[in-house]
Amino acid sequence: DTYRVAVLGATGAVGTEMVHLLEQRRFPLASLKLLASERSVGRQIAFAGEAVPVEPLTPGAIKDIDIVLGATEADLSRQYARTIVEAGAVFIDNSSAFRLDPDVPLVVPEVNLADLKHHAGIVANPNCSTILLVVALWPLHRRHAIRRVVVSTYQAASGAGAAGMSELLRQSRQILADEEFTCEVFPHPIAFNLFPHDSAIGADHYCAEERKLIYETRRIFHDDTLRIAVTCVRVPVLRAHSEAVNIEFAEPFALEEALAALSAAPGVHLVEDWQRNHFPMPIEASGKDPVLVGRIRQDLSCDHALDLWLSGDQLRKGAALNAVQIAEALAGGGL
Ligand code: 2RA
Repeated sequence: DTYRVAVLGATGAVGTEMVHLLEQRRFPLASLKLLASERSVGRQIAFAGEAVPVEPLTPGAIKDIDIVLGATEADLSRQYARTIVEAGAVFIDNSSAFRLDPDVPLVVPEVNLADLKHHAGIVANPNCSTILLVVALWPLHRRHAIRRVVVSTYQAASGAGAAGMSELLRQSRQILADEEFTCEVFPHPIAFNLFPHDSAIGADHYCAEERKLIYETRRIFHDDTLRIAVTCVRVPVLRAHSEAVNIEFAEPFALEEALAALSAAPGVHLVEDWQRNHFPMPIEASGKDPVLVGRIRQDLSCDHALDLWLSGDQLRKGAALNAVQIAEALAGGGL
């Protein structure tokens, strides 16, 4: 079978990656429709040797489609979700709009693919830092229940889209050229600097990005008792997030068993070269599918806890690849 696919937000950083992956992974396409805001209309995107025009995103454009991959902000996803479902398409949404909606499965194929069968027309793609974390945690949690996780994220500029990436590059050049620089996308300088994630801070003093990681991970693991402490940080890296993770289990977890579990885990690539002090780095994770995991070690301060470090491409597995993998699973199961 082949499928009529539309990409909403096809010209953004995530949308562009989705189109690239549909081609690279030879998704069984009957047709491809690229939809974006008025300002992108007229552009063409190369796909399989063709130049596919970008069309305006309007309610009328959502017809004769089987799968919609959403790469827009939450308000636009909420605005178009009903139109998409009523047009008979399945909406795989990368925005935060429906991630905590109990009627919408929140899916990372390597972890909770079975949840996909409960969809009623909408499937939510988790937040990037959540996806990268759960791909690494799940193979461990399956062996010895996780009780508590402490995470510090090192989030790339791509989390703020193509504009975030170009701000990092522009500011870097300006600083190196000893020029005045401006902050247009981020509230603080991102070049040669880092800052606690700039999403809205709640009454609990956690920011939205941190709450996403807590509540999405609990949903994906079906475990509301999972205790998570997290600090999200924006760092001067282009497109791959990293995370320092401390994991406390219900019982001791032998290092050899953890290494064996992770080296066999889907979506994980171990980078664990102690001799050469070579461990996951964003520059090596960028453009690749797997989450790089390394520096796995016993926590010396607690007798049933491990530490690890990971890096993963925020635009790829952190967003577009996960969504395309969901589409592949739906296509494989006949939607
Ligand atoms: C960020 N995950 O990195 C958020 C939104 N993409 O800022």
